Amino acid sequence: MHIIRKCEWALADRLVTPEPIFVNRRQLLAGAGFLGLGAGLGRLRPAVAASATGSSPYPAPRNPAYADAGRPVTPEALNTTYNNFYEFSTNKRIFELAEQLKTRPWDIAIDGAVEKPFTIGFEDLLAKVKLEERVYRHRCVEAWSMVVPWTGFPLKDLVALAKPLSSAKYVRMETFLNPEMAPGQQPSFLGGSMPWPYVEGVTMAEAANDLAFMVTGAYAKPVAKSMGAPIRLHLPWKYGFKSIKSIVKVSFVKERPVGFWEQLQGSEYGFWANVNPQVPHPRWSQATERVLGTDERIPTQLYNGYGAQVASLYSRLDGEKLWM
Ligand SMILES: Nc1nc2c(c(=O)[nH]1)N[C@H]1C(S)=C(S)[C@@H](COP(=O)(O)O)O[C@H]1N2
Ligand SMILES: [Mo]
Repeated sequence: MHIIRKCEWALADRLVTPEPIFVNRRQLLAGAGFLGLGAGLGRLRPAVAASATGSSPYPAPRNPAYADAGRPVTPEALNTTYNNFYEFSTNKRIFELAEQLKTRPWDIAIDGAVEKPFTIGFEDLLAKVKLEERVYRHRCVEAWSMVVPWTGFPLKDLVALAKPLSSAKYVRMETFLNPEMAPGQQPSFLGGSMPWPYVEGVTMAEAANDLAFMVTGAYAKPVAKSMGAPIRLHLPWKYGFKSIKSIVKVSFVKERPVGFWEQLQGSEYGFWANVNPQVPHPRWSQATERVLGTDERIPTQLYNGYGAQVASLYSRLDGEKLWM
């Protein structure tokens, strides 16, 4: 694991940032009335609050092992309005469009190599798990990062509920598919060029790692639609695109799943996608990252700083492209 020296964190912002990121950030700052003064933000809040039910499980107790991410939490108003959610649009300002996401009712299908496939409603699933809060760092492959107080439960608890057979080698997850609700999901016969629905996957060993977290909340309330309501994954040691949003299907499979980004651009995005500052993206450096909120540029850490918990997962995978 990388130990970060103080002076490196203070490095001036002179290292490479892909141009689109600069442009997007400038648009955000100019357009949003920085940190929540814009009209759109006012409209977002009631919707988030309204999605809480009668007996709210929020706030959930904070897991002391993940109480501190070593950096300040990203302001909520920024986090819910600067998103990657291509189902709605390829730009970062999808939070108003994402309000069209209908999260009730919400069923999740569990299938593939399991004792008995089943479908469970989101509320019923919530009743079967123990929620906790964890503060995690998130590193997008585009070289920006954030810190989020998630609420959720370990992915391994979902695996236990699913009762997979020993033939299961991977967990494959899928996002909803509904082009009427999500205008970015144009089918190819209408000119769309993306392989919907969004798919991601992990090995059974990765799914069993304590860090792998199913997210149902953030900032001590149900997770915002823009951030992947009602249920998403977060894998803090991998690039952000692995952390699939708004999940409707969890399949236990024998073959390695091909993710949305791998299908779209296999030369740039692969299955493992573990964070590594020394392995550049084909089009930009991954050495540093821009902190959402402050725009400070800091060094990126191997496995996003979570190597102590996950490096052993990869110790015997020499031939694999672990970093993309
Ligand atoms: N279904 C779906 N999941 C997704 C994405 C997406 O476009 N669609 N974007 C990914 C990427 S690239 C990142 S960085 C994170 C962003 O999560 P956030 O918007 O909550 O910050 O979600 C990931 N999960
Ligand atoms: Mo990302």
